[in-house]
Amino acid sequence: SAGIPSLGTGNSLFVGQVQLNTLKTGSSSYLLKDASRGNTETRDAGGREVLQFSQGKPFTSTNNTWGNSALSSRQTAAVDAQFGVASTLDFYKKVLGRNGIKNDGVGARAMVHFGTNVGNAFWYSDCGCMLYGDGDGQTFTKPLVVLDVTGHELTHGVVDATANLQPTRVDANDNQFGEAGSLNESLADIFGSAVEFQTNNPKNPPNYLMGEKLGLAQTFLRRLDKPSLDKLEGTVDYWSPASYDTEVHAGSGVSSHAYYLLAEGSGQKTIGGVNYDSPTYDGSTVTGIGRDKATQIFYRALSRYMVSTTDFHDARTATLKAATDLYGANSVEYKTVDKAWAAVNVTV
Ligand code: ASN
Ligand code: ZN
Repeated sequence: SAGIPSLGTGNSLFVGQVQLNTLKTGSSSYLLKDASRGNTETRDAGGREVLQFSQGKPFTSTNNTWGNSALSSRQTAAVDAQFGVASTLDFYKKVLGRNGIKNDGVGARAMVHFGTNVGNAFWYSDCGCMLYGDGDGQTFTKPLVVLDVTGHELTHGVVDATANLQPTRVDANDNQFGEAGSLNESLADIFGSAVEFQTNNPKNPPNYLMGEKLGLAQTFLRRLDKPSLDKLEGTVDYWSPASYDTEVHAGSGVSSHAYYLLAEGSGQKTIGGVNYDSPTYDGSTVTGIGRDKATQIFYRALSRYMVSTTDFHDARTATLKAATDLYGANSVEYKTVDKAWAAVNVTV
């Protein structure tokens, strides 16, 4: 829809005051839509489980100021969502050279206030939308509009558009199982964390924890350095024969842990005030090659070498190919990829 690109001010729940690209649609009317990012737009699902973007209500403003940093304004969560989607698209473009979820320059859409008592967020590919619940009032007491969750969910869109990793089994409750599905969840956490590091918002300091701003009793939802510290979903540290049929969030720990070891190495480390102590299955010491290189390797593996059935063993091969392309087969980067997988019990 038409409008003049404008710069608005958002008062978010989680990231303080942020600038938002908006559209001026009348003498005193603005729309929460970002033409500079492929018409990225956030709408209000109105507490209903609407699954079409056309069923969402656009957010408008008379003064181009959005939200009030509290839940008394329905716009507040929309500010976080719009900021998070913009930050994720910027990460993919600047760091990985990917222009949008489908690499077609089209923006992403989000709907906040999805359903009632929904303690989850989803990428819904039929809609091309992020759907954010406001929390279930039990485990999740806040809207799930945080940056790493946004990066996670939009990465599911990127995975759909690339390797399209699929679960090997879905049960009657829609729980998904298997290594390719676990790899999908893991990549969503890996790039979700990388979005946080790239964005580096002072109110949302980056780390290898997922969902740490949601006020969970466990303090984080999942984490990459030592995934088994998660007791909510029972995320695992290492490959085992059970990996072939783990629930995908639990199974995600295998490759998330490999990525962390590749980036940061094993053992104790404090990064940005968070203490990590990453173990290895084989007792080896891994020296990390840095987050930037690890991220490039995993993205190249995802976008060039993984397919819908890629399991952890294949993921090891895919990341080794990517490391060969980027750094050479005799490089320390290649050797560290090999060590990192061995350290989570994924060997030749
Ligand atoms: N938050 C969950 C996830 O992205 C919801 C889902 O899509 N099953 O894994
Ligand atoms: Zn996921």
